[in-house]
Order: sequence, then structure tokens, then C-alpha cells
Amino acid sequence: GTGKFFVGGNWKCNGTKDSISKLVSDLNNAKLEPVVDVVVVPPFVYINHVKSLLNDRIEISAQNSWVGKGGAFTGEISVEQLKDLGVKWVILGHSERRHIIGENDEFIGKKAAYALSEGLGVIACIGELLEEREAGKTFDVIYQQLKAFADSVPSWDNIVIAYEPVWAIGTGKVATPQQAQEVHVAVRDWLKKNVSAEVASRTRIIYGGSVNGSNSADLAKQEDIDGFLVGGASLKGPEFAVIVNSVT
Ligand code: G2H
Repeated sequence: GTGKFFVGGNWKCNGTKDSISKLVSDLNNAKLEPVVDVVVVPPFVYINHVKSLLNDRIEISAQNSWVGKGGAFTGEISVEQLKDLGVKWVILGHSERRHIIGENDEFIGKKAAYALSEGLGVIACIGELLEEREAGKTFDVIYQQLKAFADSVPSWDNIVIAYEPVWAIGTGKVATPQQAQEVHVAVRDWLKKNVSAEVASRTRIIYGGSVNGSNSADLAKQEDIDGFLVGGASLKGPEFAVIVNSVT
């Protein structure tokens, strides 16, 4: 692996004030390996609530951000507002936003550039659909998604790449450690050829898609898996702690 292990808990559109209070209290009480960057990603409306309860050991990310400065954009949340609440990261290009909401590569790239320019870290998601994998297009798809980020961002200093094969997301069908490792190596090689050897060796590439407390240890052993983006299993504090602590 490269640099510090990074584990994000993406709560997606889940939770209530009560369930989130309980989750944060479980996280505050969990013993987390110090050599891991840990980030939780609450729904926007609970960010302030989480910030008021969560200890400083864990940073907060947003699930999305607006593409530019705030203003007359009904229903959107600006990067400036996120920073005002103490948010350090934002997930961009998540497959649910690409495929359910319809965000495209260019829009996602612009969002990443804007968030970085304002000092937020970006968790940049890429990943192929099942039919793309079955058609042998996995690498073409992830290279195109990487290129869209590369064409927009001024620097890779503050980016973590999350490889999330869409067929593994929320399906219980986790990629095998070999399947994930193969793509992570391809991502690193792409960065080496198209950005720089330095960025390739230092950028963290994390895996997402049905990671849980039982499969994280085997995945974490892979050379190029530098952490995880966890959905469903991050809603349970003790299980999320197990995943964080699977760092090798
Ligand atoms: C992939 C992942 C978290 P889950 O989207 O981003 O979700 O672990 O539920 O598959």
C-alpha cells in the first residue's frame, strides 16, 4: 500500500437523529488503529449534528457538493457551506450519482476542481457497470473516468481514488481481492503514464462495494488496496471499526 490507510463510511441517504446519535457514540467509543485516516460521510442535513457529537479522531466528508460558488441553485449545497461546518472531504463521482442522478464525467471533473480549489479533499469514485465488465470494457471505462478527473484537477495532492465496481455496490457481491487488486494496479499504472510516477506512488486507491467486517482483512492484504469506502456496513459502529482495523 501507499501512504496512510484510508477508510470512509458512506452513510448515503440513511439515518435519523436518534440512529445517528447512537452510531456516533459507538464510533467515539471504538478503538481505532492510529495508522488509519477515518472519515464518516453523513447526509447533509445531519452534518452539524454529527460534528457536534463526534470526537476529533474522525473527519467528516460530504456526499456531494455544488460545482461552483453558492448562489441561486435551489437544493444544492456549496463547498463554502461545507467548509463552514468543518467538513474536510467530499465524495464525487459516486456511481449512484453517475447512474441514478445522471451526472457525467465533465460535470464531476468540474466539481472536483472547484472543491480542491477551495481546500476540500476529494474522494474521486470510478467503476464499471456489470455489462461493461462482461463486455471486457472495465479498463476502458475506468481510464475514461480517470481522464475526466485528470483533465480538470490542478493537482492530485488532495485526492483519494475510490474504485467501486457498480456490480458490487450494495449487492453483497464483493469483488475478490484479485479482481480489486488487478484494477487498482491498472489505476496506478494509468496515473504513472498520464500524470506522474510520483502521483502514482503516493495516491491512495481505496476499494468500495459490499465491504464488510468479514471480507475486509483479505482485501486489505492486497498490495495496492490502500483502504475502503464502506456503505451498508458503515451504519454499524462496531463493524465499521473492524474494517478500519483491518489495516495491515
Ligand atoms: C459503495 C459502497 C460505499 P456498499 O457505494 O460507497 O456501498 O458498501 O453498501 O456496497
